[in-house]
Amino acid sequence: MVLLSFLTHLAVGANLLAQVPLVNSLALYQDRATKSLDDFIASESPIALQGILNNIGSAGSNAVGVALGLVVASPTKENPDYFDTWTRDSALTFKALVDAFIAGNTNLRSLIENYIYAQAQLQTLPNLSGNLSNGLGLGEPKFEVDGTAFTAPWGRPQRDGPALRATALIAYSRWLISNGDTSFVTSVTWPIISNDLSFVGQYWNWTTYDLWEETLGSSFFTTAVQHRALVEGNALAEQIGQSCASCGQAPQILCFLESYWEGNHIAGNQNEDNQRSRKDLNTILGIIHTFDPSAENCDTTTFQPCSDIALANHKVVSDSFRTVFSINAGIPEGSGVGIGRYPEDTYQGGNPWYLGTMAAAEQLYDALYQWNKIGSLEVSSTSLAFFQDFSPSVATGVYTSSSPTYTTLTSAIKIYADSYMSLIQKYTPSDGSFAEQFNRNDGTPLSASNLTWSYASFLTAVAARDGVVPASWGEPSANVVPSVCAGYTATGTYLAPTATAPLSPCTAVTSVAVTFNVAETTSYGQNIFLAGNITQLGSWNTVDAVALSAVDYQAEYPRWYGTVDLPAGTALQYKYVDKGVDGSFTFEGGANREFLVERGCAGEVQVHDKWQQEGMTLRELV
Ligand SMILES: *[C@@H]1O[C@H](CO)[C@@H](O)[C@H](O)[C@H]1NC(C)=O
Ligand SMILES: *[C@@H]1O[C@H](CO)[C@@H](O)[C@H](O)[C@H]1NC(C)=O
Ligand SMILES: *[C@@H]1O[C@H](CO)[C@@H](O)[C@H](O)[C@H]1NC(C)=O
Ligand SMILES: *[C@@H]1O[C@H](CO)[C@@H](O)[C@H](O)[C@H]1NC(C)=O
Ligand SMILES: CC(=O)N[C@H]1CO[C@H](CO)[C@@H](O)[C@@H]1O
Repeated sequence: MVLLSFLTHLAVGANLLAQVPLVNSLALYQDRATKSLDDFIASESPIALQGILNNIGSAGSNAVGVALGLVVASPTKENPDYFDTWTRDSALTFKALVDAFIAGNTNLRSLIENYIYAQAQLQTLPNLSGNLSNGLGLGEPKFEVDGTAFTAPWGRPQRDGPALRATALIAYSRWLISNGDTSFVTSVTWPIISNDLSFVGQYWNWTTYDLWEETLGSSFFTTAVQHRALVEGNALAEQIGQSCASCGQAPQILCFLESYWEGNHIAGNQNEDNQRSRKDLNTILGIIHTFDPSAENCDTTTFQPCSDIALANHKVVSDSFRTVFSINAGIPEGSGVGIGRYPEDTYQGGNPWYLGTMAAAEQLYDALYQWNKIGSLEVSSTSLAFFQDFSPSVATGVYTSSSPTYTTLTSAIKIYADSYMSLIQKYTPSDGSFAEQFNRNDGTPLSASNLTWSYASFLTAVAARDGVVPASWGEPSANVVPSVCAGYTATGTYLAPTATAPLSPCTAVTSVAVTFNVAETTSYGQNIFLAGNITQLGSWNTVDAVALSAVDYQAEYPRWYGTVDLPAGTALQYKYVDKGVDGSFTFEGGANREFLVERGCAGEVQVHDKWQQEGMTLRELV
């Protein structure tokens, strides 16, 4: 009877009391709308990294049934179905993780090695693009999450994946070599890289589907990342005493790359058959993924982020979205806007993309890094319009870092770059999750949710903002364009990598250690308990509620927490309860919280809550 009256009491209370929104994220201590960009970035960074880890098999919480080392593009399974593993998205994600590993996050190592073993397996898998014997199978864009071939019609082949995978594996290999583990490189990573380099050298001059999987032709992004891969692949081969015959194609790929410049912007695609403007985010993505911090000048040949053609292109591409999206209306040129894939896009409504908007910021952060390193900035007739957005009267010329013009322009461009990130802050929901797109009219998240590539883009944009740059890929020795372009290609050699580990689906756990964290400022003598409708939480009986610990309590995070082992699949209601100095229990306000212990492979899960105000004193229950 006591229990029943208590439940009634709660239900009535829930109706009467104003509902406090439930904020399940680390970012709950400040109102997002009023937080500074720095604070947003600080709170979002662990969420973005976790967002990636959640999507990687076999332990990721959003990757149930995904083979070890494979990463899903998104957990969304319908409209759109992205629960597959793409070679491109995976490689871009793991390049970001390798860079984070090199920067000090040593926990990522086994994940990276699982990815490498999984890629060795995928290389050998016959598929609808072909198989490994002549390399054609490496152009297959995506696979099923259990590591089998995808057998439905698709925009295939896509020739950027092998180049990007080589780049990710080369970054890790170079770290291994400088840390004394050349044998892992020789036996495990090089055989995979070598196949990918062979593919690039043999097929770079064949048509491909672009990174948006829609346009058959030649794509700036693909050509740019192919050039980079062969240059750094050649250097790695030399370092470990191997040869890379295909890498000799690099100058010809560079020669072809030059032809994408159309006079005032870069053509996103050529040799294509659609009627689009060719203004395309793929150009900015190509630029940031071939940025070389060691480039000695703002080289135009490799479209370095600070080159005049890259800046002119940045303006043309970003301005092309100012009028097509109503959320961009009224934002002046020189201030960040939501960036989509290309202005004519209609896919899933054709909206701004999180990763596009962050890429626009990242190119500018990279350019700022380069100007600072060079010690000057040049305004040319090609880049004049870009710079005039920040100083209408600026004239062409070279401005050294001690000049007022340099200071004015670089300060304004930093603010410009940040304004793109501030839009991300504005259009990110309070749980910090990134979808693929945000609505062109009201900014609400759209299309696939928890998009791995969106999270990876956040990590790379923030690293660039912090001046934490990736290793050089060798641009200074690879920026001379042959006088005559030729489409010659090199026949590659392909061998099945031998050092592989099995691709096994994850093992589902039966019990999950759920850690409940609640932020609540308490004073001495007060204690926080966890009560709920299941026996493990005392069946709403405060006498059997779970006492939480305050050992990690801090003023800035007044954390009370406790871990409860619960069977996978358990649905529960719960609330936090404050036990006062006088022994009385006060339930937090609002509706009962609900939680589902998901069936999956993760044996642990963290729940982050904030005390809901307006509690009810239930002295009668004690
Ligand atoms: C690989 O593809 C080639 C060319 O299509 C074909 O002749 C060969 O039988 C295939 N090999 C395997 C192992 O599937
Ligand atoms: C092949 O290369 C030549 C020379 O650069 C170029 O003109 C042609 O467009 C390229 N075709 C493809 C499909 O890459
Ligand atoms: C994104 O992933 C988180 C963590 O697994 C999950 O709580 C959230 O519901 C997901 N968001 C969407 C919109 O699916
Ligand atoms: C606890 O609450 C959940 C969610 O409302 C419900 O599905 C579940 O059956 C309840 N469990 C018990 C033991 O009452
Ligand atoms: C050329 C080749 O090996 N094609 C294979 C690609 O994968 C599909 C599906 O697994 C096979 O049916 C093809 O034979």
